[in-house]
This record gives sequence, structure tokens and C-alpha cells, in this order.
Amino acid sequence: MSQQIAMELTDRYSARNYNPLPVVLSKGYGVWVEDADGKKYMDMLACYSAVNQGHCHPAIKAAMLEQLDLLTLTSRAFHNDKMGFFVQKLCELSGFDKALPMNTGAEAVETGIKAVRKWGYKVKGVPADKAEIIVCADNFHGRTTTIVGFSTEPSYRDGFGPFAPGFKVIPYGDIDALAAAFNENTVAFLVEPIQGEAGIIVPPTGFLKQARALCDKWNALLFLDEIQSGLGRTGKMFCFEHEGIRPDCLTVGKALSGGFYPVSAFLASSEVMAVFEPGQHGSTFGGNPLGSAVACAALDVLVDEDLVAKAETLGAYLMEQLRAIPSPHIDFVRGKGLFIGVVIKDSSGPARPFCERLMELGVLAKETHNQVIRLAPPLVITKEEIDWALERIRQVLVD
Ligand code: IF1
Repeated sequence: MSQQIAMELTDRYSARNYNPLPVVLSKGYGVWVEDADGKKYMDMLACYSAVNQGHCHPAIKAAMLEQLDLLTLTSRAFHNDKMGFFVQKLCELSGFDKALPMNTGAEAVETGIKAVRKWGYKVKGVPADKAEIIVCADNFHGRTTTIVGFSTEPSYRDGFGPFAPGFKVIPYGDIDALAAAFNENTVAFLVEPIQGEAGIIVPPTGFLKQARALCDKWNALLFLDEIQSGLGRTGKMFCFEHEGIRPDCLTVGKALSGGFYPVSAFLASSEVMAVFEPGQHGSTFGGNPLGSAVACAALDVLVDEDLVAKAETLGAYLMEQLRAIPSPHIDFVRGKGLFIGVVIKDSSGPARPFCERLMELGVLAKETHNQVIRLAPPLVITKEEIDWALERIRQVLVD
């Protein structure tokens, strides 16, 4: 099948809501993908951290195939024999009392927004419709109109209004601005522990710890979105572990299914989750037996293959090697674990042409926010595969 035809059909029959690199992928395994002509590429994006376990992981595939012969969907009008074991596994892994399974990351974040608001009204005593949630500039939490309503990226919000009120934006990492933003109606601070889409931005050390203290002082919920930073990506099972704190609420998604099926979840204490009474929230596919079976296998792979330790060790190696490249184009390298951003100097132009040259050499990486090359491969990557990628990254960035 010609790649050109595939791209033309997509262009003709769908929306131009992306500007993908001109490559048509048809096969994936581990860190490798192949285009429709059989050319191999190393996937250094990992579907924005949805395939931390590597493409088409055999153990997750086996679990999915087994469940496909049994039952795929029941709706929540009835119980199924997989959801309970899934939420138990996820709660035990994360240390939360409860997990509410949804499908996409945005749905999990929306679930969390509803939960923290209702907690504010029912538990904290905030007057009706006065709940405020503090968020950060350059956030990315999904594409629904509520969520883009508090985005600071014009292209994500222009033309999609009117937007929901009740959100207050502060600069990311600015603890003084955060302290000033709280008031008696603040129900939560929603934040990515490392901002992914903004360009792999790590907040100042101690920011999350100070945010935790401010939430305690104001009786507000610390709500972390780890849909991208979670599940081993930063060298810890959850990014919040780097700061030795615990959030009150957490969202996970993407690698929760290893890229096989949309599975996300909102995690919280029993007190917060108790705000949902029968019929007050839900979704057709949330908690379905197929997604639950897949997610259980995906979590087992993370643990059984010790992918968290790999991300920590190999992430440190990759970061060290990148920082040692004598490149006239690299401004600096930032990130944690295998969640890395290579920031290109403005004088060298945007990151996109570098990504296009990397693609020609067999490395798939995606630019974000013009100047950043995101390097976030599947956590199953080996040192040899990292070295293979580094050879090509040096070739593109040194000349
Ligand atoms: C796109 C990037 C964009 C996320 C965090 C929630 C969601 C995401 C921290 C929503 C999703 C994806 C969405 C996809 C590209 C990618 C992305 F941040 F990863 F780079 F867009 F900014 N919280 N991120 O990263 O999860 O509803 O997509 O399952 O929309 O272009 P979702």
C-alpha cells in the first residue's frame, strides 16, 4: 500500500488537526516501528508516553487476545469480572484508596475536576458554583472545552469558547504566585509534576513540596496529572515520588494500557471519591473488562521488567550523553528519567527540521513548542539502542 495514498486519504477524508511527519507506520515492536515500505525507525516519542512498555508488548497482547474471546464490554449497568482486580492493582501500586476508570486522559482529568469541585461543596463548604481550581500557564491536560478553557496556548483555545469559569492561572513553578492565588474557595491545585507538552519543563526543586504545604494550609486538594509523566517515565513509578510528597488526587492514562486500548483513571482518597453517588458520573466504556484486562497486564509489565529502574538508569545515561554533544544548536538539555527535552537555540531555527533529518536517519522524534526536540522512548530501550540513536542525534546536531 503506498504511503502517499495513505496520507492523501487521511488528508481527503479527515481533519487537518495535526501536522505529522511524512511517514506512514504499519508495524511496531519494542522501540522499533516500520513504515509501509518496511523501513525501520526507532520511536523516540513512544506515542507521547503511551507505549512505555514498547510497541505491541507480547504479554499485553496475550492478555488482550484472551479477553477478546471472553467479553469486551458490559457497561457499568452490570459488574464484570475484571474491573475490580484492575482497580485493586492500580490502587496498590499507587497507594490510593480508590481508582475510577475512564478511557482518555482528558476524561480522567474532567472526572477529577468534577470530583474536586464537588468535594469543595460537600466537604469543604465552598458556596455553590464558587469553587476555584488553580492551574499553571503552559499546562496541557487534554482537549475538551473545559480543559482548553484554562489553557494558555492560543491555538488550543481560539475559536472554541465560551469557556467554563472557576480556574486561576499562575506561572509554572512560581511558588509566590501559587501562595497568592489561594483563597477560601480554592478547592484544588491541578498541575503536571513535569510539564510535557510545554517542552519537558521540570519545576524548581521543592516546588511540589511547597505546593503540598500550601494545599494543606488552605484545605485544598493537590491534584497531579501524571498521564504523561507517570508509570515509570521519569525514573520513578510516579513523578511525585521525586519530591517525597503525596498528592490527594492523581490522573493516569496512556501507558496504563501500554498503547493497546484507551484506559485512564482518576485516583483519590475514599473521602474525595465518595462525592460520586450512583448515576452522578460515568462513561460507556469506563471500567470495561477488555480495558481492565489490558491495563492489568500493562501494569504487570512495568513491574516485572523493572522498567522504572531502567528509565532511571538509562535516562541518566542518555541525559549525560546528550549534554556532552558539542553542538552549536543545543541550548540545553532538561528532563528526568527517559523524559527528556533537547532545547534548540533560537539562532538555529525551529526544532522541526532537526526532527525531519532525524527521521531520514531512522529516528522518530517530535518537536514541541517550536524549539524543543522531545526524546521519550519506550522504557524497554536498551543501552545499545540508545547508543544507536545517539550516533544519529550527534550526526544531525553537530554539523
Ligand atoms: C494531542 C503531549 C499534547 C497529557 C497530559 C492529559 C492528556 C495528555 C499531561 C490528555 C495528552 C497527548 C494528547 C495528544 C498529544 C499529546 C500531547 F502533551 F503529550 F505532548 F497534545 F500536548 N494530561 N497528551 O499529556 O490525554 O485525552 O489525549 O488521552 O491531543 O495532540 P488524552
